[in-house]
Parts: sequence; structure tokens; C-alpha cells
Amino acid sequence: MQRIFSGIQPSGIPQLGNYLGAIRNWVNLQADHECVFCLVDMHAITVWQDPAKLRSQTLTQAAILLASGIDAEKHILFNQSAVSAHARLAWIFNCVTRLGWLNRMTQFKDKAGKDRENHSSGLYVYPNLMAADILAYKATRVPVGEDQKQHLELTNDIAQKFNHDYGLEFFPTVEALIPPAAARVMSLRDGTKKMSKSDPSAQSRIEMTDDADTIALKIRRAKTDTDVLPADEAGLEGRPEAKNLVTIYAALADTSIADVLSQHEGQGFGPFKQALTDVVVNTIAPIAQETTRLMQDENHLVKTLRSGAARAQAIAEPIVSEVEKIVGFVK
Ligand code: AQP
Repeated sequence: MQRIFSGIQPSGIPQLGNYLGAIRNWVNLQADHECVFCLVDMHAITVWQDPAKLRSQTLTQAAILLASGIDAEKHILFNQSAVSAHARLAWIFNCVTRLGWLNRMTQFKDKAGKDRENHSSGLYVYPNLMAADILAYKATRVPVGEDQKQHLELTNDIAQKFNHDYGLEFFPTVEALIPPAAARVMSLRDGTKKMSKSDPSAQSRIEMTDDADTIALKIRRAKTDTDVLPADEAGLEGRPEAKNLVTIYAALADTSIADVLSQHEGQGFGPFKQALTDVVVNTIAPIAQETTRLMQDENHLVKTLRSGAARAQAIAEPIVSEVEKIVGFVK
């Protein structure tokens, strides 16, 4: 059985893009993989996090994952900082990765913008920690949204250079599992920007804990154009906001974009947004409800993460110890 590693940052409340690009896929992959799911709190602090919020968001996120169908008994769910192997391997990878490789990472460019000099060095070496997360478990498959594809390519470059430098076939090749539909959900306020849990505008995203009224309001206010829905996908070209809403509808209703358009062709955005609201609420309401229930027992959530960390540690510790020996550290 292949081992999967995947992570999500507790940098906010998970949004619909995290769900469609990652979480929903994770739930399905549990059937035929050994899964290690991680709340990557060390990644989250690459940008400022209020400590009390980071703690509460980590627990909320654990609850959302469990409510979405992650099985923390059969598989592993834990928070990254609880397993020191991640930080130790990341340091070694900081010494393997070339600066030129990091300079090409578009996520750093997007997140740092023009104000590069004022961002943390953690944000810059973020992809090295991500490579360590995956390779500390010798995971071979990583379900991610399209935005993480470049980081996965870098993970393979790091693994190959390490293997080459030390003359070993130590790390495996990693395969990105990118969902066929809605691999990149866009902001509700700007169809050219990805939906993000830390976007300053809460109106730009649907959060996994939003209630039906909030969802309806956000979708009603979502940016659109004045045209009607076209007959086919070609008619969505140059209309990023319209394309985004249709893509979300198709992904949640488990159907194709062509199908959605054939049902709604000629409709204005008023009625379409109403139909979309129903589809979104149908998916999110039961998850939000179960999340609220799970959040009432914080101790249970902490215990679940601790048990996951112990099992994660049992896999990662021998692998990372071996890497340290290979590098020449006295053990
Ligand atoms: N808009 C999106 N569409 C599809 N997939 C997405 N993912 C994130 N946004 C979208 C996928 O969700 C997983 C977890 O992401 P993350 O928390 O590790 O970091 P991120 O990609 O930076 O997500 P956010 O929401 O944009 O977080 P912030 O605002 O904190 O940076 C990944 O598999 C990602 O592909």
C-alpha cells in the first residue's frame, strides 16, 4: 500500500478551495492508502500568527478534518511541531537546496510581493520544510491543489540531489495527486486570485464553518459580469469570475462544467447564484454542524493529535535518524 503525506496550514479556517483541492481528496484516498495528515503549524508561522489564534485554529482544523471524514484511528492526524523529525530534516534540506531553485518558487513571489526584504526567511525556505514533511515518511504520493505542484517538483529535485550527493537511492520519487476538478478555486472577489484562508477579505472565501445565511450572502455578493451563462465552456473564456462559480458548482455537484452549463444556459447570475448556494450549503452544513459538536470536547481533539504524533514519530524517527547518520552526524 502506498503512503500518502499531505498537510494543511492552521493559518485560518479552511476554505472551500482547501476542501475541493485537498480535504475531499484526502477522505477518498483513505480507502486504499496509508495516510499521514498533518496540520503544518510550523509552516503557518512563516507569516505572523497570533499565538492564541494559532492554537485555536489548529484545534478547529482538526475538528473540520474529522468532521469531513478523516479517520484518525485508521490513519494518522497530528500537528507538525509535535514531531521534531520535520525540523531536523528541513535543516539538512536547507543545506541541499540551491538558492537558485528557491528563487524560482512562485508562491514565495506571490506571498512576499514587492516587499521581499521584510518577509521571514522561513517563508523563503518553506518548500524545504515541505520536502522534509513528505520525505521524513518516504511518502510516495501527495494530494495537493494545483498551487503546490511546483513545490512538489522541488521536493523531487531535493530528493534526487541528496541521493546523488551521498551516492544512495535513499529517497523515493514523489507523485503529486492533483484533483481533476476544481484544483484551483478562485477568490469570490477576484477571479484571477486563488481563494485563500488568509485573504484579508472574508467575503473572498467560503469558510468550512460558515452557516447557510453567511454562505448565501457571500455568494450573492460574489463578483460576476453582466452577461448570462453561456452554452459551452468556450463561452467562459475571459470571464474568470463566471468560470470560477461554474467550476465550484460542477465540483460540488460531482458533474462536468458542460453539464452545469447545459442546465443553466441563458440564465442570469441571480438564479444561478441561488442554485449554487444550495449546492454549497448541502456540502458544508453537515461538516460545520459536526465541527461544532467536536469543538465542545477540546481534550479529545488534543488527545487525537497526540496519539497521531506518537504514530507519526514512530515512522519518521528511524528514517530521519538514518539520514543524520548518512550525513555524518555522530548519533
Ligand atoms: N484556492 C484553492 N484551490 C484549490 N486548492 C487549494 N488549496 C489551497 N487553496 C486552494 C490546497 O489546500 C491544501 C492546503 O493548503 P495550505 O493550507 O497548506 O496552504 P495554501 O495553499 O497556502 O492555502 P491557503 O488557503 O491559501 O492558505 P494561506 O492563506 O494560509 O496561504 C493544499 O493542498 C493546497 O494546494
